Amino acid sequence: MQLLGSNSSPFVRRIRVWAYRNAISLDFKNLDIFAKADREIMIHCNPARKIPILIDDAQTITDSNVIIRYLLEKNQQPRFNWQQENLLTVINACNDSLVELLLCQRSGFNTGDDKLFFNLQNERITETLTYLNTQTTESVFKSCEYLNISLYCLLDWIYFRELTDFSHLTHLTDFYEQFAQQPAIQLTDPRHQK
Ligand SMILES: N[C@@H](CCC(=O)N[C@@H](CS)C(=O)NCC(=O)O)C(=O)O
Repeated sequence: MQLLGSNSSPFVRRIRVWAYRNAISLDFKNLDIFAKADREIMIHCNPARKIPILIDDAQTITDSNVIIRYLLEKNQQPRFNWQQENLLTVINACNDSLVELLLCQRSGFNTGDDKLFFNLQNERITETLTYLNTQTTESVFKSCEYLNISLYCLLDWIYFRELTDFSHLTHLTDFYEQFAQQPAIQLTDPRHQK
């Protein structure tokens, strides 16, 4: 199986970490999705023009949520329960808003301006992180490996890109420190990739 993505994407990293921890071999191709040649590869595989993309023989699967479902099923692992799906939705919402704001910043906007779009994203980021802070100690969260991985990848990406300060959310900072030591985390750290 081949995984198309980038070293820095938190959505791609989730899949890489999960695969590593479950001894599933993925041939990872790092793309620069804003450079012409690599962008062509991404567009060819995904009309939605986003990564990650999984290619398994003739089957192409796009979107991290669908990719993990595909991999769980292929490896005879149970699906997430509905509470876990909801938690994943919250992690995704936070991650998506941060991606949108980063793209706005790179487009020259001041995302701290009092504008509806920025206010909605900033509010969502604050509130989802606050909510997740209350959930990391709950068994429904702790018992789901992929949720742990996805939250860690989000938090580490926030640090890496210096996106927001969550140091007051001590369950999140404790969780981050505990999870950081794992080999799969070190191997996929965007700071250490070529
Ligand atoms: N819902 C998607 C989100 C993936 C996503 O936003 N990927 C980013 C990279 S972190 C991307 O490809 N962005 C390209 C763009 O927004 O143009 C998933 O879970 O895979």
